[in-house]
Parts: sequence; C-alpha cells; structure tokens
Amino acid sequence: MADDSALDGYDIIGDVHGCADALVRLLRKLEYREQNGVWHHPARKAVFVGDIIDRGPQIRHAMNMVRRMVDSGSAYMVLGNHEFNAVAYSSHCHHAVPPPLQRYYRRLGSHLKTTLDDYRFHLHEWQDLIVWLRQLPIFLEFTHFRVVHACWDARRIAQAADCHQGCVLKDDDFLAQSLLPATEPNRVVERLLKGTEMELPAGRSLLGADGVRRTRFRTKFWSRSPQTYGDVVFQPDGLPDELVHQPLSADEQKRLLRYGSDQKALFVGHYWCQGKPRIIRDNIACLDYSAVKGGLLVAYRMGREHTLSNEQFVWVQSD
Ligand SMILES: [Mn+2]
Repeated sequence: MADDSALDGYDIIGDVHGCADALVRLLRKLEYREQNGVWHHPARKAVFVGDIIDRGPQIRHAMNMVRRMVDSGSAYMVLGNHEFNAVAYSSHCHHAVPPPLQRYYRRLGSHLKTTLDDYRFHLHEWQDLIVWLRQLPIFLEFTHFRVVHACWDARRIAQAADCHQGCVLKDDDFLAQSLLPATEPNRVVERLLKGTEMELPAGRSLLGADGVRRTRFRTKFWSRSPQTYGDVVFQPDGLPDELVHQPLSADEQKRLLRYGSDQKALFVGHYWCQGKPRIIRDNIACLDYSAVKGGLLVAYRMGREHTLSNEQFVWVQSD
C-alpha cells in the first residue's frame, strides 16, 4: 500500500496535542530539517497517529506544521478522535440530530475549546482545515506495520476500507451516520478511534478521577489469555479490588477483541501512557505519553524489522 521502497524507514509520532515546540525538538532529534517552512528527512517519512489538536499551547502552529509535511509528501497522518470531533462539530449534518444528542454536541464544543480559541481569528483557515481533515484516512497499512489511533479491529477496518479506502469522512452519509449511536459507521469510529470497552456487572459503577461515574471500563485488546476483569482492565482509575479478581464469563471472553501476536506490528496513540516509553508487546506499541501535562512527545524509528524493540523509541519532554 503506502510503502516507498526507496526509504530507509518511517518515524511514527504520537499524539502532539498542540505541543509545537516539542514537535520541532523531536523532529530535530530525528534528523529532520526545515526547508521553505516544511520539515522533511532525505531518507525517511513521518507517520502521525492523530490528535494533533486540542489541549496544548500552540495548536494551530502544530497543525500547520503537520499539514505542510503531509501535503509535501514528507509525512502521513491518520485521524485521531480529536480530529473526528472537530469535523463532527463543524459539519452541518448535526443540525438534523434529535434533541437528546444536542448535549453531546455541547460537550464536543467544550472539548474543542482550546482549538476553537486558537482559530478564532482564522475562521477561513479553520473551515479549510475541516475540509482537509475529511480526506485523511482512519487507518494506514504498510508492508511491515499498521497505524490506527486507538484500536485495530479487523472487522471494523474492513468496513472502513470499503468507504473511500479508509478515508471515511469524505463520505457525507458515513459522517452523518457516524454521529448517531448504534449505526455501523458509529461503531467503526468508536472502535478505531477510542478502543475497546466492557460493561461492568449490573448495578456496578466506577467513579473516575475526573469525577465522572461510569458503567463501562476501557479494556486491553492485547491480553494473551485473560481470565479475570483485572487481566483486561486498561485505564488510569483501575477497578475496585473485588472486581479485579472477578472471572470473565464465557460470553465476555467471546466478545473480547484480541490482536494476535502473529499479526503485523501495530502503532497506536490515544492512551495517555506514563513513564519511560516501552513496547506493549513484540508487535504493539503505544506512542501517546501525555505530551501535554508534562509528559513526553514520543516517536518510534521503524525500519524493515518485524519485531518491535524498546531501543527504537525517541522522545522529548513536552512544552
Ligand atoms: Mn490523544
């Protein structure tokens, strides 16, 4: 697919979230150079895992850097959930949604506040950005590796591939439906851009550190032979002790998504990892190390190898 055999390799870059200064330092460390306002490398290309916007100090600047790299052919980018939100929020199709969903749109608007503030004197540029974001792919597959923002689910990837080869937001109908719960486009977007979740047992809920009470929890899609809730949980808040040891039912086991260890190397962002970057498994690496909030902006230097290694991470402290 996207491979260029003349290249030495690819540098896959995690969630930037408006940290433009950190991105400049990371690109320098990876030996990219700026020429006529565009960062490029003579023998490598960058691949952004999405979530360039929201939260950070220089959103518009970071977005423009990435956009120029993609437009000049020195980088690829897949959509993150934050870019999806931006497109959803800015598209006129949401006027048709039923009143209960209007609250959802107000929430989208509040998530986008930092980005909308940064573009408030650049409205034409903002509208142009939305058009540009709509032609980006929701996943990328190279000969040796794959990139998606949160989760590679073969069934949902195949559905996305059927719609403009994965550039799903090009399609007005797909976009309109993706905003409505329980539609197939909505399931594709939720799964690929936000990952897998599981229901808590009936009547149970969790109070997150953010003060929100939830009846679902985020799960790993890479556990080898999970037996209990504790084996699959993957979120900052964790589960109460009594639920950690609760066995997974046969039905829950069956519904768990598992990315096999025989599959191609997979790169994701999204998960706010902490500490020193390390691979999740031989064939899975997360590149989101919470670039805002004092975390790291992380890249992985990928060559032609099939097995991932901790030695290939490169990172800088965030802005
Ligand atoms: Mn993110």
